[in-house]
Amino acid sequence: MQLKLKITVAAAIAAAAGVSLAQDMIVKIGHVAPVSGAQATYGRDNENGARMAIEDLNAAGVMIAGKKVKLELMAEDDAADPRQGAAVAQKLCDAKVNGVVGHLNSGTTIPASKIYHDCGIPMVTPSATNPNLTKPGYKTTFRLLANDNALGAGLAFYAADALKLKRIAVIDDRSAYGQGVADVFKKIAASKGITIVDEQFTTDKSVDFMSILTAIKAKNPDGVFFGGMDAQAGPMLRQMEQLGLTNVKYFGGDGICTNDLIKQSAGAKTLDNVICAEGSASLVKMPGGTAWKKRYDAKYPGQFQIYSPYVYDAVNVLVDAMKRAGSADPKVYLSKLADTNYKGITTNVQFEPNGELKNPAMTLYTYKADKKVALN
Ligand code: ABU
Repeated sequence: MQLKLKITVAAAIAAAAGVSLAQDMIVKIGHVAPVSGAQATYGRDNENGARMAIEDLNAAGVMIAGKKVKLELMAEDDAADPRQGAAVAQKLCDAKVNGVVGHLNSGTTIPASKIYHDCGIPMVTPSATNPNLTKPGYKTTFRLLANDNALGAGLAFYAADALKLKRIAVIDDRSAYGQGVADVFKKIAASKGITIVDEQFTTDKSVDFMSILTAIKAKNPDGVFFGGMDAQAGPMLRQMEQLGLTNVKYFGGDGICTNDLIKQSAGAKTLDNVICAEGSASLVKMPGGTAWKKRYDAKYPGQFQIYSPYVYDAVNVLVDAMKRAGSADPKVYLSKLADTNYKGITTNVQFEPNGELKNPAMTLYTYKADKKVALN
């Protein structure tokens, strides 16, 4: 009798507040990144960004079409492996998530984008930068940062115009990202009069680069470009120091532009030779970057790498589109997502018709005294 009375009182309070407990709507956001394997530091940082966004949104209270929404995260690990990425994408389709943030790598995101397209679920990548992602023209595919056409070109211009380099060797890890960004760099560098003195290849699992670096040393380069991630760039910088390649500039895209590169290069002086590019403004120049980073660091001390602010914005961009559409049904809110005009912490997010970010910024970085420092 007493229990029945309590339930009745709770229902009356909820009704008075205009909220029906029974009408709460669950909205599921899928998130995919490698949280196992050599790229887990990036993946954990990304997943933290998604959790933080969902916690903030749930705390603030989200209403869609007059219903109180409870956001739930479905976080998946693709281990940076294209086949696992495809399996996870299918799992999220089968689970009928309302939207996906991810994947992290170009090599997983490109095949997954077709799966999401075929099941009609919008995806926003916060980190995959290969330009081929948006080429098929899927209306479900969106990217929140500049792609490798901008990053590769920006680095080549800097090498030619600012540093006046003439002889650059190129290494890539044969991944969709590494190969793609290296190809752009080579093409633009050559058009700026730089000679590509050598091309070498590795994998995203390798840690011994002595033989390819020895071959490169014989070509007397004044720069090395590496298309790949920090788990390879770190040991490569150490081995360059061991081989005496200490006056050689070392270029790479956003994949090497992490805080973990400092740890991975383990005190090698060659870290100071790094110039890397990120497809956005630096954190201090982002509209909400500094305050957001302070909150992130308090929640996840020592875990910040690079992409978590874009993940945070990506979740918010999806929810903003659902709110404007008055529906979390992808068929209904997809057109609103394409029309996004959202003041995020990374930028004011608007999309081109092909899903690329409108007017993305780019920042070049180097490392000084074991700190990542913006050059512009
Ligand atoms: N953007 C570099 C790391 C992720 C990727 O594109 O594979």
